[in-house]
Formats: sequence, C-alpha cells, structure tokens
Amino acid sequence: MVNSAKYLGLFAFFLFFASILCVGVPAKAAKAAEVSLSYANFPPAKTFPCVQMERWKQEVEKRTGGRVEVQTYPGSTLLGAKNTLRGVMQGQADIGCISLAYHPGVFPLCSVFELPLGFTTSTSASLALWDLYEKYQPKEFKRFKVLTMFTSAPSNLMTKTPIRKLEDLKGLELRASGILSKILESLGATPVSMPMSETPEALQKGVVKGLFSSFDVLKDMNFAEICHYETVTNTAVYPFAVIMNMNTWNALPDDVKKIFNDLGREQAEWTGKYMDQHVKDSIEWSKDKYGIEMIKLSDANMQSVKEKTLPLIKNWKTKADASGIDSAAVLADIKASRLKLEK
Ligand code: DTR
Repeated sequence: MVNSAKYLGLFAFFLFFASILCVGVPAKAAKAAEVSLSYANFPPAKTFPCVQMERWKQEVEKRTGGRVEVQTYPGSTLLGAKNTLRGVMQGQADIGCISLAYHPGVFPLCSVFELPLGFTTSTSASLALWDLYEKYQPKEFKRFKVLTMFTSAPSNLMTKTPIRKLEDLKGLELRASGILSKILESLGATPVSMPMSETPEALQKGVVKGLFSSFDVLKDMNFAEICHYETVTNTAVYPFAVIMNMNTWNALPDDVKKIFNDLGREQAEWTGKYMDQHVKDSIEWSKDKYGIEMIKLSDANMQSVKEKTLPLIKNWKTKADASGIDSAAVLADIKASRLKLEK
C-alpha cells in the first residue's frame, strides 16, 4: 500500500507540475484598459478613411500606454455613411468618421472645402481644413468634439467610356456627392448623389456610368476594373471630420484629452501624406492590372471647367453670408493657407 501510495503521490505531483507547464503559471493579468472607445467608419477597411482610423488607434493606444483601447468598426459594421452623425450624437458609437458632402446644408462653413479652391494635394487641403476649423471653431460642430479633419485628394472623372472633351459629359450619369455633384451639373453631366459605399452597386447595375472622386478608389474599391478611362480634372476635394460624442469626451481624463488634442493636426497631415502617395500607387496598380487610360483635357477645356464652376463659389458665399459667416475672410484665409502650404 505504502509503495502504491508513494507512486500515487508522485503521479499526482507530476500531474500537477505538467498542468502548470501546459497551462502556464498565470502571468500577471494584462492591465485592463481604463477607457474603451468604439470608432465607426462607413467605407471598406482598405480605403483611406479606415487606414487613417487604424493609425489613430495605434497612436492613441501607444501614447496612453494602453490605458485607452479603441475598437474600430470599418465598412459600416457599426454605423453607415448616413447615420454616423446621429449615431455619434446619440452615443451609439463614441467616435465616427463622416464625409461632410453626405450632409448637404449641415456644414455651412466647412462645406467650403467641397468647392474648386485650387488645392493640388490632400496634404495641403487637409492641413488648411484643420487650421480653418481651429481658427473659426464653427458652431456647426458644437455638439461634437472634433478629433481631426482631412480631405480626399483632388477629384477626377473615372468612367466606363472615355471623356476626352467636356462635351462627352453631356447628360452622362455620374456619381458624386455634396457640392461636387453641382460641379458635375455645371459641366453638363447628370450627377447621381450617393455615399461611396453605395457606388459599387450603382456602377454594376449601370445606374451610373462612372464617378467623380479621387483616384485612390481605383484600387481601394477596385473601380479600375469597370472604369477604364480616367480623365484628369484635379478639381475639388471631399472634406471629412472625425467626431466624438461630447459626453464621452467630457468623461476622459485630462492627460488623455491632451493626447487627443495633440493628435489633431498631426493626424490631418499624416492622412494627407498617406492619401497623396496612395493616389500615385493606385494609378500605377490600375495601369498594371487593368491597363487603364489616363486622359488629359485640353487647356481650353480646363479653363472652361474653372469658368463653369466659379458660380458655385458665389453661391456658397451668398449662403455663408446669410448664415452669419464672413465668407470673404474664410476664402482669404484658405487662399493664404494654400499658397503657404503649396509654395
Ligand atoms: N468620394 C468622396 C471621398 C472619398 C475619396 N476616397 C474615398 C474612399 C472611401 C470613402 C470616401 C472617399 C466621398 O464619397 O466621400
């Protein structure tokens, strides 16, 4: 009995020892985050609004030492393009990325960035947009904490049939949104306004014969497969804002608020630089994979684009002045930023 008891004891000891080895001595539990934030985004994960979201998440979690964790929801998995504004206001998500052009009339000041203001890069336009927001603190955002703002690269035509001269646009149904839809209208096209996330189906079904946006989507949305003709207009950009629920913001520790505030302009610049490089990569990828054709309009046609879209700036000025905005000062500040940032 003694022998068998001894062996039983040894066996039990080894069993316990083996279980520790297999399961591992419970390491010190990873420190739980003090704050957990949900971040909703509408387009697919590989598009630039979501790429910048993941960078922001990484920086926040690194700079807070893990005290703040960010759960990201790309591809409209938490909130879609048209319900992010309300969803963040109601607290369905702590943070949301919105394309201002999807909310006509809601952003009387910052919608100025949907106009053909002459920006040639997303970097300069993104920094100018952020600086404008910081200077004017527009009341259109008073219900939110704005974490950062940025823009797409300048918009161009991506179409199923070639647009070699402005006359080719006549009556052509093209996807855009916000004031950029009005730019298409002024050039003779028939704009069909919808968020980027609805564009693939509209292209597949033939509801639209192309779109008016920046060239990153040739790759990120695979539009190069169906839109083989890219007419360079390099006109208006699409402005975006990353907004936070105000109760969520007010509940954050002061040192975390400082980290978020310090990230504001930095994230605008990072996103702009990412976008400008990604547009170049997207064009090369689309040429290699689908043999797309890049088309330049004549100088006369480019001059005509400028002339036909000028009234849109006047229209914006009239509406802005009517809502108490000093439109002349805003446009002067934007022009000064553009000249300084693009010199
Ligand atoms: N087309 C504009 C802006 C934009 C440019 N690239 C992307 C990628 C994903 C979403 C939007 C955009 C727009 O529809 O907002």
